[in-house]
Amino acid sequence: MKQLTAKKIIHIDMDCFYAAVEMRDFPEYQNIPLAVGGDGPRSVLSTCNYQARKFGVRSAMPAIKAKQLCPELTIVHGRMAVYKEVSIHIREIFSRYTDIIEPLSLDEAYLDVTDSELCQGSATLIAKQIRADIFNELNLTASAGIAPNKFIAKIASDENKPNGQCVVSPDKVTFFVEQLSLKKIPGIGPKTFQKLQSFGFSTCADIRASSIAKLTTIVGKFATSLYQKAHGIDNRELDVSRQRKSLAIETTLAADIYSETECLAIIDKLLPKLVVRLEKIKDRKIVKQGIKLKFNDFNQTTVEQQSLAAQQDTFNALLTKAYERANGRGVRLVGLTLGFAEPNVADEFKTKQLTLL
Ligand code: TTP
Ligand code: MG
Repeated sequence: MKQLTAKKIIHIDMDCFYAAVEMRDFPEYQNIPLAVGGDGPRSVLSTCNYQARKFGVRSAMPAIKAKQLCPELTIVHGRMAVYKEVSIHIREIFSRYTDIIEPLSLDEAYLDVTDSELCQGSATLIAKQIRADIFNELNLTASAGIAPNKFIAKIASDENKPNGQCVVSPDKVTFFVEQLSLKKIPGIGPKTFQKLQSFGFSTCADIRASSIAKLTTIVGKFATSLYQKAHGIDNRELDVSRQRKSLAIETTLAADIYSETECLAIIDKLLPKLVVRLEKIKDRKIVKQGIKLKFNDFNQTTVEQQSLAAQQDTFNALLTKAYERANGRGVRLVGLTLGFAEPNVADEFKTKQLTLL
């Protein structure tokens, strides 16, 4: 009989994501307070680096206020295309460790690694390894929370930011939630927090000492969920339906290569791996195939074409086109990509309605 064991959920979140990418790509930004956003009179910041946070600068803050708090703050415009590319790469890294992934935004995702046998089945080691992969391949840092459910994992990933991780094992859940400020619970904004405080509730321990009936009079329908969260309970599965508009597999070569033939040999190696990953993805219709090459000057190129299957001939033909752009440069990375049809939102909606019924 299969023993009932706690789930192992990892929440991964990149550190000061947009700002970190800018600091990586422009060394002159590395040791100064930096924010990403518009600098016009009415613009708000997307995010800022940790140096700027020391001055009280925060995401979603008007640029004017940020400048008042930190006059030497440098504000740069975002480069969404680059952030999206990094996002695809981190998702590819996640997919090496599990197929149960729920991306929440470009820079964060939940991973269910309960059944993963990698790293001796240790979620702590998997999280470490993922963060190391991100650092080695992208020169960016991420933080992680490891816990038996999504709620605790998400809060835990914030505990040791930046570049840290926090494990809340099942036996530590009670201790972890008891001291938790209600401010940190997703869904509790400043207004609700104030209201709860006015009734004497500041931490989860306060909620645990109360009852759903009493809480209902304060927060209405949210009471049951709040009571459960305060007990560290969250039975939500990962929502993998928003997953995957594409599948990519790529390899950074130990040494640069300088011929089309060598690149074709890499396709031979990568394609079987791509097929294995593809077999695990259900309900996704292929609409595109692509090849990505990164050259030794770190510029990269992609060539794509419409396609209904992962065909070697097509990858080879795309590679020939992509390699024409090498112009004598060495190739340091070869990647294969597949694009999937957008899931039919109307169908997904119907499924949800049926589930509700
Ligand atoms: P977050 O993960 O919330 O923030 P962060 O990665 O910048 O910093 P932290 O180290 O605390 O995780 O958001 C990820 C990116 O989303 C962020 O870099 C920029 C963007 N973003 C906005 O554009 N507006 C916002 O209000 C927030 C919160 C984020
Ligand atoms: Mg982040």
